[in-house]
Amino acid sequence: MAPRHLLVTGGAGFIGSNFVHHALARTEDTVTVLDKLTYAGSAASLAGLPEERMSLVRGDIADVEVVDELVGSLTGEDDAIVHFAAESHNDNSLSDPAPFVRTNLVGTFTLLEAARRHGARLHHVSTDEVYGDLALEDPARFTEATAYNPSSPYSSTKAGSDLLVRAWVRSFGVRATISNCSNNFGPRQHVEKFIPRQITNLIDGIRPRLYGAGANVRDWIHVEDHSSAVLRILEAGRIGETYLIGADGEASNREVVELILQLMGRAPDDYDLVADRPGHDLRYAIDATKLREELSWQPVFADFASGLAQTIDWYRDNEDWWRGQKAAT
Ligand code: NAD
Ligand code: TDX
Repeated sequence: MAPRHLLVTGGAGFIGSNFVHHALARTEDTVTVLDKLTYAGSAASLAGLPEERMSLVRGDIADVEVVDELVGSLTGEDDAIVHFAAESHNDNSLSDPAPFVRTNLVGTFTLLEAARRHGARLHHVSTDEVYGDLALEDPARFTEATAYNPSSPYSSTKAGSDLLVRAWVRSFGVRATISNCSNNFGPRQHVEKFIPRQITNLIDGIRPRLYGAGANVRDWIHVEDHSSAVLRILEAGRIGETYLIGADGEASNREVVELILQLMGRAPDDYDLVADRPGHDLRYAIDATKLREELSWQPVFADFASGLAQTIDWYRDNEDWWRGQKAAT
């Protein structure tokens, strides 16, 4: 495939920055990152990338003028918007939903309108949380046919953004694809999220805190595997289609925290149970058969424990990256 120009929204955040590193290492593409640099974004996450292939524009995806100019510059047939920007943390959406509505809904709408005006290709990055939750003992998993049933202000605004994309494909012929991925872990994840919060607490000698009984199940995928799946969908995904991304990584929060404690040389019961998150989704689980079979994708990080050990090492080696956000969180 000839080199493309990618407009990566939210490219200074956790998954977006990992995607930019991943794509620049594996393709000859050039990248413009459009990121508002909210509390969750960090220019430092893009450090060390070749300047001639990557530039960062600080701006808001809900700003019509900024978005129009950047989308208008995507003139190659395979150029694309890769849309990661979002307010992403469930706990924040419970205390103040307003930025979630603005960024996740109005921001996605603004990008879609620009894509429509300029005929640009768009890949929309979304979450498995749009499907609501599954019972703990139920063997069922989410598929592309599962009905939408979001629980939180975060997941409902992501669900709304997915539906906008689907409508713009059908009504206006926008060339878009959607992916819904399970819980990511890996380097450069904000310390508000479960795994980095526990790792950085333990580095600081603070006991991990599990919401409720710690029985809730998440389906973990290494962020590198999410990046490779998005790249594959950009290359070969069918327009108008949704692909679920997951790596068969189901684990309860208690199992995850016990593994982190063990990997960091602490007793496995050295944690506290605290008040549950309101409306806390019980379990997520992804069936990624469509992505695996249609696009021949497979994850590389098959072993959760070794991916977690590498992630712990990254937080130990990169205190400069997270100290400021830890103090502010
Ligand atoms: P993040 O919070 O780490 O990063 C979000 C980025 O978007 C930040 O750099 C932030 O500055 C930027 N941003 C926020 N509002 C913006 C705006 N109005 N304009 C421009 N930039 C803005 O989030 P993340 O965990 O990297 O998630 C990225 C995407 O992946 C989101 O769309 C999220 O819904 C989706 N997703 C995340 C997970 C996960 O486990 N973290 C799983 C599945 C899907
Ligand atoms: O301190 C904590 N203690 C705890 O028990 C935190 C921060 C979380 N939890 C629990 C809540 C969840 O069951 O851990 C699990 C994971 O929590 P988060 O990291 O907040 O993730 P989650 O709510 O599952 O959502 C994440 O995955 C899907 C991302 O934040 C979303 O952006 C993504 O769409």
